[in-house]
Formats: sequence, structure tokens, C-alpha cells
Amino acid sequence: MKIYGDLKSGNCLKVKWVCDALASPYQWVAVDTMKGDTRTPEFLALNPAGQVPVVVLDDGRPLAQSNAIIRYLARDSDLLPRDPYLAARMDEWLFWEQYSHEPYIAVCRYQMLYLGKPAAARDPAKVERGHAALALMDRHLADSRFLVGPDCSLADVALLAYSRVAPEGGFALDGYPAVRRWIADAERALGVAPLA
Ligand SMILES: N[C@@H](CCC(=O)N[C@@H](CS)C(=O)NCC(=O)O)C(=O)O
Repeated sequence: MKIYGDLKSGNCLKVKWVCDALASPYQWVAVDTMKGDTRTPEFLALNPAGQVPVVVLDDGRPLAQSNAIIRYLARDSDLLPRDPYLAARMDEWLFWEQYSHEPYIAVCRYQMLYLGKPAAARDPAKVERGHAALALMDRHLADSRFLVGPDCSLADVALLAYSRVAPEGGFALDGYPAVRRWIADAERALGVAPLA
């Protein structure tokens, strides 16, 4: 399998982390989104949305959207709860991540890390929604080791991606002790090296 991705992108790291945790072999194809690599005809044939991550399965079929990819790759693993209700609770977090977390925290991080803008240039509405997302997670994680009960699941993979690097988007994690505790636990469970 090939993974087309950018190692600075949380969405792409989700896919790498799942493959590494499951010891699934892959070839990493580095894509530079800032240099137009996602706008070539070859890339658009894989994903018309022009975004990474994309995987190309061994039989040649492509698949995009980070959370769809990790759900497919982890389908027979303990990262996906076998109980249908718990799997649906996991899906709640996956959808929430894409609509209520990533658009604020990842986008602010993009502006600072990729575009070199100062924290003060961030859209205040995005900052407010990003903090609301972290606060919601902190309340939930105060009573729960992982996002869906006692075991690490894809919900933790998806939310770890941009929560651990939230400070790079100007979101200090000092006020979110349960999130900080959970980041360490999720990194350990997934075999992800903590940030220096
Ligand atoms: N919802 C998508 C978002 C993917 C996405 O935003 N990818 C960014 C990198 S993190 C990208 O490829 N940006 C380049 C572009 O949009 O041209 C997912 O979860 O995979």
C-alpha cells in the first residue's frame, strides 16, 4: 500500500500511526502541499479534492479522507470497538473531530506553522471554537481514560493528531490537564513518540 502524505499534517499522521501500530507495511510517498503536488493531474486522479492523505491499496484502488482511511485500515483490529454501540460512539468523535475540532485548531496551526503568521493574526472566532473543543474534551477525559472508555480506539487517533500540536496553533494546553494526561496515554498506547 502507498500512503501519499505530509509528515507535518495531523490528518496524514493518523494514517501512519494506525499502520505503525498494526504493523501494516506501506510505502510513504511525500507530498508537498505548498508546492502544488496535490494539484497535478496524476494526484487529482487519485483524489479529486486535491488533499492528502490518500492511500492506494495493493490492488490499485485509492481512498481519501483520513478518518475513512483509518476506519478501513483498522477494521479487524482492537482500535475499532467490536460492540456496535461503542463503534458508533467512536464515530461520534470522528465526525466531531472533522467539524468541531480540526477546522479551528488545525487551521490556526496551518496559518502559524505553514504560513508563518503570528498568533494575533488568527481569526478570534476560530480561536474561541478551538478552545471550546479542547474544553469539551477536557471535561470528558476527566472521567475517562480514553475517548471511548478504557481502551484506545480510532477516536483517540483522530483527536490526538491535532490536539498534541495545538500549541503550534497558539492553543496553550496548560488549562486542559485531562487533555494533557490523555495525550501522554494515547501516545504510549499507539507507540507514538512524544513531542520534544
Ligand atoms: N477532511 C480531510 C482534510 C484533508 C486536508 O485538509 N488535507 C490538507 C493537509 S492536512 C491538504 O491536503 N491541503 C492541501 C490542499 O487543500 O490543497 C481529511 O481528513 O483527510
